[in-house]
Amino acid sequence: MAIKKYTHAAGGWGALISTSKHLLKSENVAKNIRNLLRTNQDKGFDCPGCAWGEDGEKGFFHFCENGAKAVNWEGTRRRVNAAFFAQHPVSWLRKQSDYFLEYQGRLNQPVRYNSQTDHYEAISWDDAFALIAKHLNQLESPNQAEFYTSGRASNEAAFLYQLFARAVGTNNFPDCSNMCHEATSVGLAQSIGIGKGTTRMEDFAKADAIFLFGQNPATNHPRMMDTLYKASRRGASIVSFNNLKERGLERFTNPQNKIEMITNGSTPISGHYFKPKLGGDMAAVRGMVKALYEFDQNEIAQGRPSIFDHEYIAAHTNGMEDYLAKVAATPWDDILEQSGLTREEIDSAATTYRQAKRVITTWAMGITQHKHSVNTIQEIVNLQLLFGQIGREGAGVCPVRGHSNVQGDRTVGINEKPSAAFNHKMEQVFNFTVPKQPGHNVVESIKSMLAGESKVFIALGGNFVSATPDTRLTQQALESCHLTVSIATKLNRTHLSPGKDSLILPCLGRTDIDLQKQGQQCVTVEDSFSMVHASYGAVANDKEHNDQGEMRSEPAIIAGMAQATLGSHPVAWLDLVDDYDRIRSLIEQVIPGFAGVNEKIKQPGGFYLGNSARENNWQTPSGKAEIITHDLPEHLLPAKLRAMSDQAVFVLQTMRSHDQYNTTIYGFDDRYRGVFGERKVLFMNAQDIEKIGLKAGERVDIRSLYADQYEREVFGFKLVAYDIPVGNIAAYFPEANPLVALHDSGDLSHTPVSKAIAVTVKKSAETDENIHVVSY
Ligand SMILES: Nc1nc2c(c(=O)[nH]1)N[C@H]1C(S)=C(S)[C@@H](COP(=O)(O)OP(=O)(O)OC[C@H]3O[C@@H](n4cnc5c(=O)[nH]c(N)nc54)[C@H](O)[C@@H]3O)O[C@H]1N2
Ligand SMILES: Nc1nc2c(c(=O)[nH]1)N[C@H]1C(S)=C(S)[C@@H](COP(=O)(O)OP(=O)(O)OC[C@H]3O[C@@H](n4cnc5c(=O)[nH]c(N)nc54)[C@H](O)[C@@H]3O)O[C@H]1N2
Ligand SMILES: [Mo]
Repeated sequence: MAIKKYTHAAGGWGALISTSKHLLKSENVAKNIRNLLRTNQDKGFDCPGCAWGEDGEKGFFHFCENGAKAVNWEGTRRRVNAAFFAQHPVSWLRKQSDYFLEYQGRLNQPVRYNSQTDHYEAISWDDAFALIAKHLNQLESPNQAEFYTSGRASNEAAFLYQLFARAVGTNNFPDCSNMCHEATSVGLAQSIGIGKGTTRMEDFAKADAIFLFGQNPATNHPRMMDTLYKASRRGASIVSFNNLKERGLERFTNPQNKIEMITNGSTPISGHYFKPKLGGDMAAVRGMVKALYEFDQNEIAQGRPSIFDHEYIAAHTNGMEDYLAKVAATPWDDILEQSGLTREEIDSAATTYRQAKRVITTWAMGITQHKHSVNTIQEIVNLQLLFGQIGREGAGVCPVRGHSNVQGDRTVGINEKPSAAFNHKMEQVFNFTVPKQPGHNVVESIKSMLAGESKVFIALGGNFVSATPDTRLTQQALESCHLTVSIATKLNRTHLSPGKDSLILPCLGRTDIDLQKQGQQCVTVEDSFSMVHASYGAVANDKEHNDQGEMRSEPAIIAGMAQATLGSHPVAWLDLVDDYDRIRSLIEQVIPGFAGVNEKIKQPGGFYLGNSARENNWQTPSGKAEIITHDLPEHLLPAKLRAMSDQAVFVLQTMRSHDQYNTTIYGFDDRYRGVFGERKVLFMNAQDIEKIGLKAGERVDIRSLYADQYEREVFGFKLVAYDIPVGNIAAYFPEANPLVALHDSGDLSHTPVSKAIAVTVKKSAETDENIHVVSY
């Protein structure tokens, strides 16, 4: 392993070199380049990398380094079939790294687990569907089945899937979104009446200031860097709040800019960079509002006009007085202590905010994966509302989504608490009584399986075991099921915790050509800007390069399960799959905004679903936007936890490296953070390393503090000195997931608190051997 400070700008040649290295290493160079050129182009496929939108400009490279990795990873020629499983028992596979498991290639044959031999074995599709039907039909209650969705599923697949589960009779839809932007959906819905962002791509070209909270776009949304880069170049202020110094937020060389590439130039991205404590953003925003309010009072005292947009506040909002009274009553000491920022820093952020006419605020996991995430998001919204920034051109709120269709899956009905309007439409169109009882989210589904109540677990994509908290408990939860089913492209750790009966069903990915009876099919996805567009696979099934084997499309697999379980009720499932226009015609009848979808997706760039808040149409009970008042959290680290150990207690965040896509590990480097060849690392402030009497490069064990009967510990993480606030530390997801307690989830969002885990750290007995092997 090597630690090298990364002194270059992010992006640039590094990104292109890395992209081409990834391409050249692969056996399928020509095919991959052809694929990349079709990414996010009309008639191409939607990049499976992230949910950032397209600006409609025909740039030369319509993909990014990490999109390239995602495409390349899917495009491998290696195959995992029954012959592979015959060689490797599950107990052996469990000892391999996450990298190894997915590297084995694309799944291309349905297999069933045999607990006698500990091997997966071939099964026919018909037998697999019959087995699922038998288990589902045997349940005492449909609520004993869990239907998990990961956000790569298309609108068509997700819509059929929710229809299937609801026709079976349950709303149990644990969903990757529960671990991701749930706090956004909950918080925004209460504040502005819709759980989605209000900005469109063109707003970024007009904003005077862009405030980025808890997000690392150079790694996770690289196409957003192009947008930020252009904004920065035309003089917009870019302000980052990030617990770590992230290189990509400081300087960025745009691979799309030929001059910068040639001159090795780069553009500063964030004019201002603030490093709040983990979970300190609510206090930081409260501080900004307090500074602005004090400024405002002073302006008024001097006979000048108020800086707040009182016309907007009066016409569109409720709650300003209570909120400002709370702000005035929040002591500066509390704000500074909790945010970890200085008064000067907060004043400077407030001044930049005030001087901008049009402000966009964006956020991602650094905001949503805390106990008080809903409150933090509402605090950000409050600031925006005081200045009339929601509905204004070039302004608004922009939660940046993760998975490429996580927003769309929610739109088309993957929701454990469906609205009355949705239920009504479903009943009208499909003529059966849909379940009304709220279903399980991720955390509830794990608890229910652990308690022996839920017995069937079906996953449409994803890697449930590695993505969820308390890895070991989640493994037990799945293993106690009567049946687990994974619809997947690649082998992962979830498949290695089979239920008593278990199936892996291989599916086509975004890049594969999907041929059905009526010819090649496209699917649709929705990006972070509520744009719905079509995605066409580009890679044909040819035995030599892309042997699809027995892979089926996700809609075909869902229809097969549904037909076997329910017969042709409430729809002729198999007919729908012949031509996905038929599925979209059903979506159109149930989901608002989809009228004419089959025509509209023929337009280049797709169509806009609309956003009521952007129109200043507030779909809240009061008919106005709510300025909601909360107390700051009492302590970021509850006294109860601090009292659990006499050693130094740290707050740990779990985050993504540059070489991963969630639980998919492409490699062992994290280039912009200067870490090479290893993932079991712990980022810590040099002062803290000294304080605990250790040195950078030594290995530590990390134990989490949570007041219940379980021990949670991971072993052998290498210390890396890093620019991070004292008391805060960081490690990678999913290696650190065994530390996240299942019961420690966000208020109202139920999202696992994976950005603020109280832990202690001690010197490890582990050595450098087996560093790539995960210890669970
Ligand atoms: N290449 C690649 N792209 C991806 C993904 C991937 O794994 N790889 N994942 C996709 C998915 S599903 C998602 S949700 C997104 C995730 O995108 P991000 O949200 O950018 O992902 P994380 O790595 O979790 O990064 C969190 C960032 O927030 C900072 N942070 C953590 N806690 C705090 C805090 O309390 N306050 C502040 N201000 N900052 C904090 C961290 O230092 C880090 O920079 O990316 C999507 N795109
Ligand atoms: N500690 C910690 N935990 C976290 C997070 C964190 O920041 N910290 N982040 C959370 C977030 S934001 C998210 S979104 C979740 C992600 O949770 P998931 O969405 O469950 O996980 P992924 O790693 O994206 O899933 C990868 C698997 O998806 C399958 N796959 C890939 N493409 C396709 C496809 O086209 N179709 C199908 N059917 N399968 C496919 C492959 O088999 C691959 O192994 O993790 C969450 N967990
Ligand atoms: Mo996510």
